[in-house]
Amino acid sequence: MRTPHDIGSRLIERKVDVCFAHADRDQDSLIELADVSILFTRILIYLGEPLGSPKALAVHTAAQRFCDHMASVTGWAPDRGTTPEEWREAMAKALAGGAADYDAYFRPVGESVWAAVDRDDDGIVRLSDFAAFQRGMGTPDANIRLAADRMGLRGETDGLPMADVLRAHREFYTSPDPEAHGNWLYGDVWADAFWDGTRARL
Ligand SMILES: [Ca+2]
Ligand SMILES: [Ca+2]
Repeated sequence: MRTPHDIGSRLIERKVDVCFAHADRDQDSLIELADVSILFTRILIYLGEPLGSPKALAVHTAAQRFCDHMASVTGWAPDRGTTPEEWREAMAKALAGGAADYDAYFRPVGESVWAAVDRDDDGIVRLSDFAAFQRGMGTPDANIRLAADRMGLRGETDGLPMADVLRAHREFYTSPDPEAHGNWLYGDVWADAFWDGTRARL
């Protein structure tokens, strides 16, 4: 039986479904805006970043601004259970301003998170930090390896410049282009078995 979530879904919807699954840690196919903030706390813990550090504070501040924006465009309370379909609509609304809305509400999330991933502040993301971030997101090992490979991180001496990872972040969340490099940021969004019952597989 075909579902709205099968291979026929538009690429951008598939990627929003992955975004939903990142926050749906308990895999009950519902998320709350509160779960989005919890996701960022989990990433910081997996990275080993102290939760009271300036980097962590920057992540929490950006995440809260994004969640506040989502709440303002949807009217949702923080504890409202949200389905994947509702999340697609909400993300479309929240990023409806295109580049301007991404820049205002979601780019700061990406910049602050990836600054935290760059543990030694050399402007380069290395494989071990990339993998720790992905484990915090809930990405399975096979997709961590695939994403790392696509981002050019095949060994610990390889480096991913911050500008490149931020470009990939923008492309993942905003680009409808099937050739966009950033589509691979969390691994395979093309798999036939992409949909796992009521939510996207990670
Ligand atoms: Ca859930
Ligand atoms: Ca680094």
